Amino acid sequence: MTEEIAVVPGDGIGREVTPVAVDVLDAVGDFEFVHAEAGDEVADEQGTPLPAETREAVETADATLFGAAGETAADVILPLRAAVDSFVNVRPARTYPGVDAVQPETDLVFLRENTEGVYAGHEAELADGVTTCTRVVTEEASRRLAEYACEYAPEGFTVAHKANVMRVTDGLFRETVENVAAEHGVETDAALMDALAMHLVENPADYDVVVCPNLAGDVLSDLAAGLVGGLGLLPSANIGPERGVFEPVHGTAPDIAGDGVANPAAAVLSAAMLLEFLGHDAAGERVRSAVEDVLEDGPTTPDLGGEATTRAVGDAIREVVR
Ligand code: GGG
Repeated sequence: MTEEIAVVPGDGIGREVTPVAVDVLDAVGDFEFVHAEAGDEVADEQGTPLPAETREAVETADATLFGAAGETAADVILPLRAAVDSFVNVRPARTYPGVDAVQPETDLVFLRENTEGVYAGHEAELADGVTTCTRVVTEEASRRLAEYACEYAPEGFTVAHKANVMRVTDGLFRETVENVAAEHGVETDAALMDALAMHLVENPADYDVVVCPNLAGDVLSDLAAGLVGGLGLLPSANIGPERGVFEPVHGTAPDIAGDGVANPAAAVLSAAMLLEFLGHDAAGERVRSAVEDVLEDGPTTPDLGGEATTRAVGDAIREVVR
C-alpha cells in the first residue's frame, strides 16, 4: 500500500529545503505526498499558524516531513509534535568526510524529552515587568523517554540534568531515567548539563547518546551542530507511538531565506530518518550515503564553503541515490 507523507515546509528556508527532501523521497519510494501549510505566512493569510487541515494531515499521514517555523514556532512545532504524540526528539550530530569540523571526533545522539520542561507552554505575565514560566517534569514523560533510550542505546547513555539546582523537577527526571535504566540493566552516567556543555566542546568523543530534558536537548544539540560544521547538517525525528514528524534542527534562517542557498542536507537526512521509521531501512541508508558522498565530493552550499544552490545540491544527492 502506498504510504502517505504529509509535507509541511513552514517558513523561511523550510520552503527551500523541504522540496529537495520530497524529491529525494520520491526517488527512492512510492509515496503519496499531502502538502499542507503552517507558520508565519499562513498565520497572516488565515489568522492561524496551524490550520485544522494541516493538523489533520499530520494526524492521519504515516509520517510528516516538516521544514521550519519562525515567529510562530511555539504555535506550530509544539502542536505538530503533539499531533503524533511525540515523546522523544532524536537528534544525531556527527561529522562527515570532507566537511570541516571544530571537533572531527564528534558522533553524538541527543534524545530530547519532547513534551514538557519549560516548553510546556505555561508562561505568564504576573505584573508589568514580571513574567514566569512553569517548568513541568512528570514521571510519566521521563519514563517514556527512558524506555525509548534503553531500547535505542542498550550499551548505555548519559543523563543530562541540573538536579543540584532544580532539585524537584530535574531530581525527578534524573531519578526516573536512572531507575528505568537500572530496571533494564542499562548503564548510565549522569552529567550536570552546564558542565556537560563544556565537556562536549572539549572532548565530544567521550560521549555517545545523551538523554536530555527538553530545553537542554534543544541547546546542547545546537552546540553540537557547531562542533560538526553547522546547523545545516543536523536532522531530527520526533517519534510517537505510531507516527513521527521529521524536521531539520535548523529554523527558518531569515538571514539567507529566499536566496536559494540553504544547505538541504539536514532536511534530506531527516527524510532518511523518516524512511527508517517507516521500516525502509535500505532506502534510508541509500539516502544517508548519498548525502555523505555529496558532502565529500560536492557540490556544497556556502555554509560549507561552496557556492552551490540548494537545488544544485539536491539534484546531486538525487543523482547519487538513483
Ligand atoms: N525545524 C525546526 C525549527 O523550526 N526550529 C526552530 C525552533 O525554534 N525550534 C524549537 C524546537 O525545536 O523546540
